[in-house]
Amino acid sequence: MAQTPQAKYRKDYKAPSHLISDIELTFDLHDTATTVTAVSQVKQQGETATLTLDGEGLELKALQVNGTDWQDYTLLEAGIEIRALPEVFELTIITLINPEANTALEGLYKSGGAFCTQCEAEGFRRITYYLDRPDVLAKYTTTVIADKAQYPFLLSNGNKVEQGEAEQGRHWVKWQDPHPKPAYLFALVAGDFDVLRDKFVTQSGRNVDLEIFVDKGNLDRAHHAMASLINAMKWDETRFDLEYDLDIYMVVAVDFFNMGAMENKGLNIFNSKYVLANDQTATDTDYLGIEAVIGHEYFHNWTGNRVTCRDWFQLSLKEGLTVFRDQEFSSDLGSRAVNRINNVRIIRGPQFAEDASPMSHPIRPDKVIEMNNFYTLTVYEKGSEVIRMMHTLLGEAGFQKGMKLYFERHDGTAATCEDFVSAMEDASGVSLKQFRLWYSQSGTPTVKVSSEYDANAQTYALTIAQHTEPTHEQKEKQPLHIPFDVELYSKKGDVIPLQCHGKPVANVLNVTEATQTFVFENVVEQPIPSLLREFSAPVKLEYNYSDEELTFLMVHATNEFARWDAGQMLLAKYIRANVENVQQGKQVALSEAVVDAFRGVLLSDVLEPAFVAEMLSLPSHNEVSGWYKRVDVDAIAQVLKAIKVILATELQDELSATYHTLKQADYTIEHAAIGRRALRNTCLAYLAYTAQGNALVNAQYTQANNMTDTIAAMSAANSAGLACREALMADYSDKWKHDGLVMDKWFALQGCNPADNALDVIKQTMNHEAFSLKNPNRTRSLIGSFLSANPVRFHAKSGEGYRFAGEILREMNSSNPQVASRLIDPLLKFRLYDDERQAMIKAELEGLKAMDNLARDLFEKVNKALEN
Ligand code: B3K
Ligand code: ZN
Repeated sequence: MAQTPQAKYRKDYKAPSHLISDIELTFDLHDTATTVTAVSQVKQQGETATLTLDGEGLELKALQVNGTDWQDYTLLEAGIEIRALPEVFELTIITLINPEANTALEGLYKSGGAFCTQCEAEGFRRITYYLDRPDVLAKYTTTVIADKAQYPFLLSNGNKVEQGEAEQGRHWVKWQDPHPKPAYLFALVAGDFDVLRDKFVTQSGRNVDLEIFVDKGNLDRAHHAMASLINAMKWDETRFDLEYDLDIYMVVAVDFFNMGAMENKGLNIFNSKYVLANDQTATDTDYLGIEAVIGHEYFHNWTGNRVTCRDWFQLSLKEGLTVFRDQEFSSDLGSRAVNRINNVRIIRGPQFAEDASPMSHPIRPDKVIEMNNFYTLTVYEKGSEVIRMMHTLLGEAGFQKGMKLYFERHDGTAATCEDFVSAMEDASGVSLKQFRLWYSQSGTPTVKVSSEYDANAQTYALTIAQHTEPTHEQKEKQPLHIPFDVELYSKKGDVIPLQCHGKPVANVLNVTEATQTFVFENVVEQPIPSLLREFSAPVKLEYNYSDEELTFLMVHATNEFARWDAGQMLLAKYIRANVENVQQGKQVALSEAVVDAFRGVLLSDVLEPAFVAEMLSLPSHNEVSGWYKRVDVDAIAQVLKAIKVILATELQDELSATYHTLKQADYTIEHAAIGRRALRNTCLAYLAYTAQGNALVNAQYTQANNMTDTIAAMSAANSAGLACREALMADYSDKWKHDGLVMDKWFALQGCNPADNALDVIKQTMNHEAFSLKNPNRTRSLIGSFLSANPVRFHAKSGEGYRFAGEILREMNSSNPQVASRLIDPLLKFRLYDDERQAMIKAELEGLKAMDNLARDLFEKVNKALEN
């Protein structure tokens, strides 16, 4: 490493020394030598006549001030310092860059045959020297010049204003974006595409051209993305009264992309995974993912682009809020309960694990070395939970009033999380003073509840105690303001109205102290409490429920989420107890009552199939691991498998009957149809563990007329290690080997194959014609799933999984540090495992630490993990 990477602190924020009102960019595109000319109108803000611009990997060709060559500058390690400047001036900078050599996929790079950009968080500085920070907002005019035959489409932000022919078969297009924006929202694309076109008329009557650009031949896979975009535009008008503000909205799908998608103003660039789908290539999960991500990026146009972030520490201002909006979008269009369940699974699984890891941070971090490391589940998903809690406290009407005020105050500017909370508070009159702590305190609070019924006084007391354990980077914790949603039931299942001090009270209790008791009056019998309904706060709940209470809630809770959660708590009790059993050499066992409770769910004729599928799904190995300070990988895997086998055996008839009844002749992506497939395939996943499993799975694979059923069959064969697995895998690969995106599902199955020889097969699979470590999707599918979703094989006692991870990480460190930095997460948690495993993982981390070209991304994580 050239220099030890330095951390930045939130408390050190300073306003920029200069502002840039306009920038005119000209790109002369060539694969290995692209010339970028940037002409900026700059104005000094503070005292200094020195301007320090960010820049990385650039070759400076010219520097002029007001049209004259300027000598008074110094090139820095990561930028340029220009001195003795006038107060107002035009700055011209010409740089040379090499897009083809850019394997980090940040800045300007080639994806397949096309040029594209990724500038968030700090990629623009790899294009030109600039004030690459989100609080410098400029109007962009961009001219793109390239070979006409190879790159017929030349795109950038805003509206196309001019175009023309150039010498040697080249052509150019000029774009103008009327909305001032930070550099991270800049985008450019040049390539040859098929285009799906549609139109949208906004509520105020603006005509918007919608264009989705996909690789040639993929037009039939773009329709769902277009439908989702139109739904998102309508939904944002209806629910948030927000309308689109340009005449054109473009989405480009590219194959090489570090994350899901990017909300560049008017020109979203998407990982093709979140655009391309038809019934033969995509699963229902893919379809829902496309809807969510298309929505998410569109919603950023207001929450992110119109109001952006003052500095990167405020990232959750746009991300938490936009995730909340996309979750609401999916819930309004589909099943609210199923969406909530899936979001809660992410919080309780990987987000809680992040809180407990060396990378723990508040949703608004205080210290950052590499910003790309903070696009995390905490900032995004917990950030969304924090917004959701405000929504719960203010109600929909109060929340929408807050949104209106937020836009009134901050439209067209760069704002802070504090600005958002103030707007919510001022608009609603609800105090969020203590609530603000959710922004600065990291970690997962544990909420312990105990109850006491007084038959004589007819009172029922709930004592709620909250405690947050110290996290890696923050030792002191304070009590938070926790909205805690409860309901009480009589033995018959009737709702007992909540009343305190003689007055009715709402379901959402305001827990603000370390310990607090709520006494409910007029409770004529010992009630059964439903606690933390809707997961009203991102906390771990502890309450000593009996099996009977939980099976009661599975049936009687008025809210679907609460019923599901009761089922999960019941399973959790048995998983914990059985892990102990296994550790003591005893058998895994389930009580008959538990089996019957799940039988009841399966036989219910009132529950939606999609919901039943969720009820029947066990927590993941990762989620269960999060319950322990010391994780017994093998015992957990053994218990989860044994419980599946028990349920499959005991419920075989009901599973079989449901499986056969739910068969559908045609494939549609209506939510009800998705739900029926989900339940049918959940049944199949269980039946795979019975004697009929192999035949059933094989038959489903052969007869499937859509990708959802195909993958469900393969996945069942994979998890249960069925005899047909190899044949199905071979058949699929023959059919799809030319299509990397479709092969990703196959790579992921190889990655999480529980078989003993999985790692050898993975190593061979790296030679598959569709595989390449250069492509982040392929890498995540095969390698990422091995590291994060194949606990038994990854943590093999021999240490081979760890050594393999080390090799890959060392390679990816130089080619694509961002992807490497995502892959490494499971290794950071080495302290959770036994001494031998710890030592082996630690050795890999030490090896990385010793590398002399260790990227900032890995530097930050490796060092944190190895700190004591
Ligand atoms: N804002 C982008 C993420 C950028 C990640 C940079 N490493 C996508 C999104 O959240 O919508
Ligand atoms: Zn986002």
